[in-house]
Amino acid sequence: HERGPTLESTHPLALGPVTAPPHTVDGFVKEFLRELNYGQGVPLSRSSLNDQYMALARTVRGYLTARWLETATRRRQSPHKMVGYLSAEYLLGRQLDNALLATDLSAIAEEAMKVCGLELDALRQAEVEPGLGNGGLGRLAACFIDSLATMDAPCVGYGIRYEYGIFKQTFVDGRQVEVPDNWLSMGGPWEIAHPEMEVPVHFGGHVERATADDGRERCTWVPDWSVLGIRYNVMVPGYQNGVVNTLRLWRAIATRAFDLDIFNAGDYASAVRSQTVAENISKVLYPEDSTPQGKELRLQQQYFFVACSIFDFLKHTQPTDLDVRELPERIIFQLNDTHPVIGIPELMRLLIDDYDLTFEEAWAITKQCFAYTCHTLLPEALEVWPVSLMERLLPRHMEIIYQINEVFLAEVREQFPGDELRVRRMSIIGDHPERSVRMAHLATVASVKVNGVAELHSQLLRDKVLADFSEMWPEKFTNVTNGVTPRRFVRQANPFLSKLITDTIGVGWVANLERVRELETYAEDPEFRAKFREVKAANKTRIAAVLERRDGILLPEDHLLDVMVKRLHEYKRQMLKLLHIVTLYEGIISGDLDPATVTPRTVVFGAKAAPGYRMAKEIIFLINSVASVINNDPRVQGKLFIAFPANYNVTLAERLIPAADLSEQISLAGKEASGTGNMKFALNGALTIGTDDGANVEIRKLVGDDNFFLFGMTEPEVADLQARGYRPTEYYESNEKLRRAINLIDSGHFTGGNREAASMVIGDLLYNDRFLVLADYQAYLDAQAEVEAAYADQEAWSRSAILNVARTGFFSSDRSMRDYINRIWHIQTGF
Ligand code: B1N
Repeated sequence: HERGPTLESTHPLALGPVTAPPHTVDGFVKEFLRELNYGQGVPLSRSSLNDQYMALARTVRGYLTARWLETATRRRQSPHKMVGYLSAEYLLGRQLDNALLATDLSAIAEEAMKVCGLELDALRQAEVEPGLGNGGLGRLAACFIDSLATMDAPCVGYGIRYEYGIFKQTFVDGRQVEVPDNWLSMGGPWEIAHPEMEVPVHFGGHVERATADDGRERCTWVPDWSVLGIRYNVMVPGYQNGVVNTLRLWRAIATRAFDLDIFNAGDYASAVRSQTVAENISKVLYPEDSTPQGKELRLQQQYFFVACSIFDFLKHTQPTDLDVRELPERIIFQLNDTHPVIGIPELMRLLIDDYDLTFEEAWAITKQCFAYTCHTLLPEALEVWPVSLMERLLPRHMEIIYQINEVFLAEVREQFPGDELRVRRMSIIGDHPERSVRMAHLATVASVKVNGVAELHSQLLRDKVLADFSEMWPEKFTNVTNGVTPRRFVRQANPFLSKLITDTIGVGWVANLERVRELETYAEDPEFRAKFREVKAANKTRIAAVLERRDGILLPEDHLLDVMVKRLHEYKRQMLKLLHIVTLYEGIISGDLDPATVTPRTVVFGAKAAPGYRMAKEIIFLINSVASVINNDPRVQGKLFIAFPANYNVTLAERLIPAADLSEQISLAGKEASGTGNMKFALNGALTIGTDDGANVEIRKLVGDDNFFLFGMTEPEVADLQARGYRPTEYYESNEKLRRAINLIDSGHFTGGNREAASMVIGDLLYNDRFLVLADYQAYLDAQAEVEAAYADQEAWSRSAILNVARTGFFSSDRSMRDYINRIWHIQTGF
């Protein structure tokens, strides 16, 4: 499976990479028809929509390929330190538009399709988005690799080519039903498979030791089963800079040798079965966001992709005469949460067992090759793997982890003599409820830097979650606030706003988002504000058309558009939003609230629940129940409307966010590590109603208090209340509006008279309420009243919205990447 010898040819065409097809309508048409005829094997006259889409995607990929080969050649010619971004998730979203924008082919493609009698927009819609991630963490990885390509930074993104991505959500009688996401069924035009470049990955078995002639002990891992990793390359184009980086995704297949053994033993059926065992590894993305499941297959996935990636880097990306002692000058592996942390003992294993270094030598090198990003604060989200499972699946790695722990705990004892409690707290091995490996501890011990994803989050990591570690190594801890790519989430998603910005300040903002600050002065310009409102109105018209076509939802016109889109999780508090809606509704139908004084409002929810998360699924059902009653009650017609389109994904986000007036970021303070949707809304001119949590804190600081609706307890107040003992019923009993809203839900009003249907949610709010929904209810109502008052003055609202756009350039993922490059990775760009 090795690469062949370098081919020598003097023919001019063989000397350099091919050149891209010409950037002309004719050139594009020619390529397109060639792809259609020779690639899909159909004439235009008999082609299906999918044929046309495939041919178009391949055409655009052709333009990228020339740049990709060129980038790779250039990087090989002058090897520098690179980043290996290790992430179990990449929530890419549709590729076509992004590739057209990056290559500046949008107008040409539009025209070329017309020449062929086709509509580019219809072809765009034929693309199934690759949903290889759950939510923020996976989308962040996608934004980061976009930015790195745009900055011409040497990076390979490594991940898993899941055959099934995040499930497709449907609603049946208001309840979530998951449908498998067979995203490759119509063909994957963006990937290039390399079935010949297989990487063996081993599992199970035992470790044998022998003393060599030099007197040192050598270990041999004798695994009992293996799979092969097959490389799939996806091109990651930089924005109009001629750079194309690589996202390398691994697919698991059965080893051919392994099959033969069983075939020879005559057991054909079990040979074929063993094939499926192997192929299961990259079969499906685990759909849990924030609370991972400790399933064996998940650990297999993690080890599989990390082992493939490290092997690939050492054997294929580096020269054959690589001196592993120089590794820290050649690579930094960024760990996207703990999912790839098993890569640490894997690199140790390779250095010791294959490259024949001592443990100490290997440890000195390994400690310089990793950096760790933590994305959570929820204790239940910190990954641990039972020692028993590790010993069975990865026995050699478990030994190495014990050895790392021994060296590490000796250091702890030296620095904090006599503090055995601290030693227990910090150990990589935990004892309760069973002996297990604490992946966050392993990551922290082995990394050059540990970062949180927003200021507040990083501070809480230092002060709470990893306090012992930050005391021991204060300089190891740092913050890099998340960001989002302005290409996808402003330039592509919001063409109307983009045009307004470009017409006003020029096009430079797309690759240098801080430039949007030049819009600040225009916030005072009534003419600009009017244009800005036209943009918002046009985006509302567009989302109305999308939701009608996609979901049969008829959005009312001219409402305040209030949007809460994110994974369904109790800490994010969709229930707080729902209580606000029910309070408005109850006020109107009871006659307490004069409908004439209510700002007409449409609330849009988008949220998937992890399939095994029962409470989240009950909340989805309750939102749908409330929506169907409110939307059909003539007493609130024209005042209140709820839309809950199923299957919120990147494609829908791109349509919805630009239309929003109000962005709901209402997690309990201290729970949302950062949030990235919050940034996308602000950049598209929505005002935020939010708690002092995650990156909300930084958004508010930048846009100013007058342009942000802050409410709710702060993190210290939350900690304090919980320490004193929180009793949700006290809030229920003392707040009449709250009581009425809860009673109305509890009465069965929204569930066809069935009181049982809401009992799990209501019971939890009243008697548990881990995330203090009731405690923040009144503050939230008050803040929503402020929203209504502010929205009544459209000029002032537009001014605030424009300032939100102008002052949030900081949240470009280009800036995040610059921070990682300068403060963590220390790599060169643009060489
Ligand atoms: O990562 C995002 C943050 O903006 C969000 O605040 C944070 O909740 C999110 C296990 C996760 N943290 N942890 C996960 C996802 C999948 C999984 O299996 C955990 N996702 C986040 C980007 O920093």
